Amino acid sequence: MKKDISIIGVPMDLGQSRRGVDMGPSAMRYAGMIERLESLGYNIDDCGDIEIGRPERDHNGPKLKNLKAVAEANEELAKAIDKEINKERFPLVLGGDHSIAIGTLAGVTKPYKNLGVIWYDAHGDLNTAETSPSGNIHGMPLAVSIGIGDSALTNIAGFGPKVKPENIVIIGARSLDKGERELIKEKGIKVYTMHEIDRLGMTQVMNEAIAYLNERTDGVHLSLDLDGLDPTDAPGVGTPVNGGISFRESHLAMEMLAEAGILTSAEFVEVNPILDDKNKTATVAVDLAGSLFGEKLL
Ligand code: 6HN
Ligand code: MN
Ligand code: MN
Ligand code: MN
Repeated sequence: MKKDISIIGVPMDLGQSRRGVDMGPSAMRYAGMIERLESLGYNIDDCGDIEIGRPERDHNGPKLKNLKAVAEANEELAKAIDKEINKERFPLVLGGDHSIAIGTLAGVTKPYKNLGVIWYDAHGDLNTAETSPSGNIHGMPLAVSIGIGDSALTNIAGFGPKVKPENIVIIGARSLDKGERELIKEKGIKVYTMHEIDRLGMTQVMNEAIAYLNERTDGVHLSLDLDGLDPTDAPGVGTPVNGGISFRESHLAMEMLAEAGILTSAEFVEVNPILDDKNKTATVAVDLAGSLFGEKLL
């Protein structure tokens, strides 16, 4: 993994309906993200936060809430990522709700034309305006990235689609809407639901996922939604779902990714300090980042 990391905060909460997730970047910085990575020998550049426009009035109705402000922020994020990648630095994005993955992937796929994506999440985030039960864009970023959705989102950075469906591996799914299930089948997206994690164990799941992505991609992005973890370990999220991945399993998954050395970018999203228990979830994110960047006990 590259020794130079650029941290980009995205204090975005317009992709969903529970305020507070905009404080996620501060919460993770406060929990020691930068110091932790520095202690592992990395050179860290904290680029600060992307500016998020206020949705003065949402003209889009209930289907794609705050579309304009979400699209604008993601355009900015894509540019910021591009800049850091051109400096040969590893982009680490701190969210913010998961709608920011649209901009992250737009930035990252400029150089990586065959990018692999690990989507660590309770959800599929594969909705469209038509299939979404909520109108919240944080439930749509993966669909957008394979080119399905409003063109204000699918065409961010001026091109699309960003990612091939067969280059995606979803890990931890346990809440999928009907349209998402259909899309997964239609597009052949690889999914390890909680059932497979229970059955195979995290070691086999990660070995398979890494081997699968290694043979077909030119880089791998980790999009880690903290709600992929069980709410007992990560309570500070807006859309918790019981029966999730444990802290230990997640820790192992990160260590296996570190060992494999396949990651080219990463993001930690959906940390909501207002819903959290003494910054526990942000602290979990920092612990997982430590493992992801090669921390070892001995
Ligand atoms: N996330 N599937 C639900 C929706 O509203 O589309 C929940 C989405 C959650 C999204 O956690 O990033
Ligand atoms: Mn998500
Ligand atoms: Mn989620
Ligand atoms: Mn360990």
